[in-house]
Amino acid sequence: MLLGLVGKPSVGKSTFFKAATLAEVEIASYPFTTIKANHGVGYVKVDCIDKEFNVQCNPNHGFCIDHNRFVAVDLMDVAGLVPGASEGKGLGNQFLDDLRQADAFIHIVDASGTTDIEGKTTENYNPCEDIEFLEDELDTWYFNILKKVWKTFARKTELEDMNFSEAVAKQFSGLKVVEDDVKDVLRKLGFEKRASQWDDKQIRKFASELRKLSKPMIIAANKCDIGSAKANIEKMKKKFPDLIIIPCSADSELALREAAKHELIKYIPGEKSFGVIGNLNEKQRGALDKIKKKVLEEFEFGTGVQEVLNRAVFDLLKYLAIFPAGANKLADSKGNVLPDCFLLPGGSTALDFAFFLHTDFGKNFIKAIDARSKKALGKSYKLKNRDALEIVTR
Ligand SMILES: Nc1nc2c(ncn2[C@@H]2O[C@H](COP(=O)(O)OP(=O)(O)OP(=O)(O)O)[C@@H](O)[C@H]2O)c(=O)[nH]1
Ligand SMILES: [Mg+2]
Repeated sequence: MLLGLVGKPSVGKSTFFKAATLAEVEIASYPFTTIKANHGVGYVKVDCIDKEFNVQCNPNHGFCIDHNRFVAVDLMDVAGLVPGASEGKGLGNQFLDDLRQADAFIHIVDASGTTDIEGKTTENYNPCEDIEFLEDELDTWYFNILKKVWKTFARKTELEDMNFSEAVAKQFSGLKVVEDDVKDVLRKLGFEKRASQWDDKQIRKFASELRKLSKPMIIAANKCDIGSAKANIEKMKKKFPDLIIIPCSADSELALREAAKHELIKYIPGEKSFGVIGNLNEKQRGALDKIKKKVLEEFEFGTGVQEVLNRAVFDLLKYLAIFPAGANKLADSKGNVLPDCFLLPGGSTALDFAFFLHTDFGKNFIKAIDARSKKALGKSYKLKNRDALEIVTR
């Protein structure tokens, strides 16, 4: 699972990335601070099942605080995109290539309206424009990739009488295009002509629809700590009712996580409060007070960073958190309780889970057992979020 952080320069992509991963990356108020992509690990927050079993888990990966399990997801922070990036403007489109493998995009927008289209400081900029230009830029990127090979590719599928959706998915698998997406798009567009006869307008339409499905996007309305953000967020929500738009203050989240790391406060990412546990100097106290009043108490999801990650994985991509768990024993051979929590695509079955754990488990599958109810489940059982399952094999 890879989430790509995208947006124009200076909106706070690297700040979001650093808050989520605590990796050392460069952050600055001038455009194009980030040149080379940053890769790191962030976490989604899952209500841990250990408390239902009255145990304390010992995660192999990630961590658990007060029964909040944090499960790893890969994050990528790239250079800022400007209008015309797909044609080589700004840092060009070379880094767009970095984003091919992303499963979804988090579009970081400066909701305060204090950065212009090129990432320079300004006032009263309308952030709705960023959503429009970025979508357009991504469409052009997809279009250029498709267009390059389209005529040859389409003619070949026709000559060799190939299954068209399958061939498209295979050709563009590097963009994470899957066959079902292609089928959906073809059905929606209903083009009458054969693919080799499509004009540029049709190829672009096809590219755009495919982009929306293979790179779904959530909006992090960042810099919500600045007064002007609130009205702009309402404006964005009104103009783009189909998008998930989460108010966010990456800067505040970063301050909270660093303070927690230095044991000055106890803060669980995603919560709307923190507790002071260390000796704060006046400056630190002032900064944390401001975050409390201007962000945590003001917005539904606190700083919003955790909410953005969770919504991207569980709402946008519809993944499920699944715990491998023995029906009679919650610990592994080393004595670690509920050591794993895996993210599986929505619609996965008990058999998919078995194959995910190990090919042999899949091949020799007899049944799954629900660790809560101890009921046996067949291979076609559809997994539910936070299921705890044992796989019984031959
Ligand atoms: N007030 C406020 N400022 C923020 C927030 N997040 C980031 N910033 C500031 O915005 C500026 C740009 O932040 P970066 O994280 O470097 O932005 P970027 O999008 O990675 O920029 P490029 O790498 O140049 O594309 C810095 O001065 C940050 O401190 C926030 O939530 N609130
Ligand atoms: Mg950056």
